[in-house]
Amino acid sequence: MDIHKVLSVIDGVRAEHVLILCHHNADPDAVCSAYAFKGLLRRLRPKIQADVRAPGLSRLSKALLESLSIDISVDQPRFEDVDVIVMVDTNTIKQLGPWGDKVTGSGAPLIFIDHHASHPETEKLAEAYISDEEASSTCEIVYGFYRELGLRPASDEAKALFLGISFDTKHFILATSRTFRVAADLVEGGVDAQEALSLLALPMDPSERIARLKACQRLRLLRLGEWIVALTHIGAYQASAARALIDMGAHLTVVAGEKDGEVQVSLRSSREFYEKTGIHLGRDVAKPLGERLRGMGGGHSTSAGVNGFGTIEEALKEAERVLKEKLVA
Ligand SMILES: [Mn+2]
Repeated sequence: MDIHKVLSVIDGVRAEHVLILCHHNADPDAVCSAYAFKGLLRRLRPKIQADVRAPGLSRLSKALLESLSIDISVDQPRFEDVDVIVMVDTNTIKQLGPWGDKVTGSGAPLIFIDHHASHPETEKLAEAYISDEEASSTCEIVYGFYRELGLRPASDEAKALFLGISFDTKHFILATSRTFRVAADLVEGGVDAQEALSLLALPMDPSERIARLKACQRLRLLRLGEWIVALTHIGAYQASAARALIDMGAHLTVVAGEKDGEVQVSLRSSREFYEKTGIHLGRDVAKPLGERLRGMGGGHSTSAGVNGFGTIEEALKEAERVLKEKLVA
């Protein structure tokens, strides 16, 4: 059983201090799996002092931890005092940022618990490597530890596990039947799914709300064949406004902003647009637009950005030209 592999490393060195680490910019799966694992360890080995740390937390993780009243320090731990280091949701030591070298230099046995494809370098470093690619999240693996031992997580641990799973599966869109079974167990155990899921929506700043709404006010619509393109401009939160406009129904959005003579453009498209046209926003739109604006552009298939020079009007005009060339050609 996986949990026994973990415990045999910890017991093997008669560990007194166990350090549990999340990756940098730790997401909810990382912090929640770390928290639930710490709770399990406390129950199995009450004498061990376990400490959870992260070299930085995501904005959402910070908000979640606050509402769960969980404290995870981002201060560098004293690696020399640690007997075993457990890394959760972490694929390689590089994901620990500046702490990576300290981890390998500590000489402590390393345990990895992760659901990403296993990494050969990590395999070499690890004393125990629990890597389950079939698991939706690290939280699902940690829940598996509880199950292996016939234990139930306490209510705050169960809530944390549910949150980590919800986050990594994009609110269960990516869930497998096994994930649903775990989620059902957790809900039967008392997790309020509706309340938990509401915690995963980040509260929006008033300035971001206003930016989004102003972007709507200034909107210019373009129809290119069957596609609806929304062009607009806003001083800040261009990416947020671009996402919002896709949610509202645009197939593609171009949101420009100007700052100190430089122009910045956020581009988003719907999945449907990308699948039907094959137009890759980063490669086919942002890159040429960046060149025309004497700057740089790039990004992913449905999400991209450009930085260049000129006015907002020029940027939007050039974006329109690039799109027309792509869609008419
Ligand atoms: Mn994860």
